[in-house]
Amino acid sequence: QHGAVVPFEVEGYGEVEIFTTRLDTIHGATFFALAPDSDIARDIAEEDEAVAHFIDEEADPDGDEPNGVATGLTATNPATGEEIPVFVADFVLSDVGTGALMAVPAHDERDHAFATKKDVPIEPVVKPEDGEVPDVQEEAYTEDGVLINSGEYDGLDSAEARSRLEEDLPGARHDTQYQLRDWGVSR
Ligand code: WMP
Repeated sequence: QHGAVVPFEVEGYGEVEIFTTRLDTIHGATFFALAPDSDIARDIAEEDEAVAHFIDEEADPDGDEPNGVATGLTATNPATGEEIPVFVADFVLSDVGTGALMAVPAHDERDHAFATKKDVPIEPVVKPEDGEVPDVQEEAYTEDGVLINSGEYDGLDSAEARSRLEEDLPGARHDTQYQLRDWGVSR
């Protein structure tokens, strides 16, 4: 599948790349999540008992509902400049993409379930071409559409926004088949 890789600045760890197939939704990325068995999660666990406990005792990638723990760290959303909370979460897999993701609760079902549970904001940034803004507090809207609440990208359709954002966002690149890279903990 086609996708994009975009670096997010993570407090204490420098640039951490995420893989996404919905770069058009980046303005709605309200949290950042790391796989429990990622290098960074393990590094945080060395100093954070709650994170260590989650990784060792609670993380269940096969569970039917997403679980996670707040790290107290923030990441900078490169599209909005906002600081968003960083979680270690068991719906993030270390052998998919980069082992880290930008979570967009308004438009991804797993992210929506997790955000609802952890009380993280759910912000719509895509609406149906010929319809109203969907009520994403109840349910994620996962179709392509027209951008809203996305600054200069408002009004673009999802496909156009994806290619524009790939060009505009610093360090972003198209990535047809993302090969897992063992990224170290870059302090
Ligand atoms: C996905 C495809 C089409 C329409 C809607 C979707 C939503 O599920 C969606 C997915 C993402 C909406 C918004 C986003 C923001 O980034 B996502 O791209 O979450 C990333 C997703 C990739 C590829 O999903 P796909 O194979 O279903 O197209 O999966 C999420 N992801 C990235 N790294 C991951 C990961 N999920 C688990 N573990 C990882 N390491």
